[in-house]
Amino acid sequence: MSESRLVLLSGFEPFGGSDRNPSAELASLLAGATIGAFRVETTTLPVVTVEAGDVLSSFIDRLDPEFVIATGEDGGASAIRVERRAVNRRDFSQPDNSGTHLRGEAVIEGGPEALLTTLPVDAMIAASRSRGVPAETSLSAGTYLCNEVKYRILHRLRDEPHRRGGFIHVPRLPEQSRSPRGAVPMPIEQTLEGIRAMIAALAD
Ligand code: PCA
Repeated sequence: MSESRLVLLSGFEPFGGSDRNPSAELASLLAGATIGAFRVETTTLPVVTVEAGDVLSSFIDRLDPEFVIATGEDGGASAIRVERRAVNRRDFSQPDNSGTHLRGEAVIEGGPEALLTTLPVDAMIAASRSRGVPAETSLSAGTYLCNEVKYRILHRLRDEPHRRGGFIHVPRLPEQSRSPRGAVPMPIEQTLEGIRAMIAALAD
């Protein structure tokens, strides 16, 4: 039997006063899933500076995945957003879940200003859209925990070219508080379908 290829997908715990986070729900729905040639292992990260990246990195050590996809909630998104880059900057608009509020700091002192995803962004977006699930690319994962974790993964993966990785933002759930700037929330079933299509597209 041929061995399945491994995708490690992370979500984030709720933050900012919400009691849900669609990315954590995705992680629990996809735990142990088989999607085409891929087996999916998942974890949910704390919204805590440094710790989030450390937890994900220890999972990479343990599982040795071929793909690392971190996901998080973007209240301003109306589509699944495959992020193209991460910046070496912590500029939090609100404290993290441990109360730490950082502004104007580097994620990794001396690291490059920005790092680019190694995921096949266009193929992933096309795959989601082909299932009728809105998807788009984005050039900014913000300067909060999602950007931090994305930067940490991409910084690590520079020395591990056999592994590819990146970050996906997903819209809020209709059950959460209203999204800002008129953003349209997305039911978890739809988000799940889009992400499953994106994972299947990694095979090409
Ligand atoms: N979204 C936040 C952090 C955790 C999450 O799900 C962000 O966009 O940075």
